[in-house]
Amino acid sequence: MEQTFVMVKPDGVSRGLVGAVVSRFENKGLKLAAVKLMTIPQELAERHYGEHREKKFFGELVEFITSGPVFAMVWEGPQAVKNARSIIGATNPAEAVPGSIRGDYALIVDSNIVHGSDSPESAQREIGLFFG
Ligand code: DAT
Ligand code: MG
Repeated sequence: MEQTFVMVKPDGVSRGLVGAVVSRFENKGLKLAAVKLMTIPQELAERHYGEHREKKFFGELVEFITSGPVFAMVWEGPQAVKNARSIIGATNPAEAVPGSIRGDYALIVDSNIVHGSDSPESAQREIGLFFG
């Protein structure tokens, strides 16, 4: 069974959206396999977002993701990675369709509520980083 890594980012936790996010994955039929409330250390943030190291927004991204507690989760089920990305919606909330988490709860790309792995390989890497 495939697993994926999902986390409610600091904006989602501070806005009280953990329950709403969890409900959407449960309603879809995915199974919760692990969960952890934590504040991400700088070094873990830089490794998690390592693929974006050269982007101009990298500094702000790391600052944002370490700014408060996140709610980290592992979800499992058939095509868990693709199904989770579909529930989450497009990276830019302005392009995310209504019904998706980002489409319903977010306005701008800097604070888009939730993270989801983009491939099974990324999922294994990220699960290892957060739950290994
Ligand atoms: P996703 O989170 O949908 O996988 P990504 O991996 O391309 O998107 O980017 C990671 C996060 O970085 C994204 O959720 C929000 C932030 N981000 C992406 N593009 C950005 C941009 N152009 N300006 C500011 N932040 C951005
Ligand atoms: Mg990504």
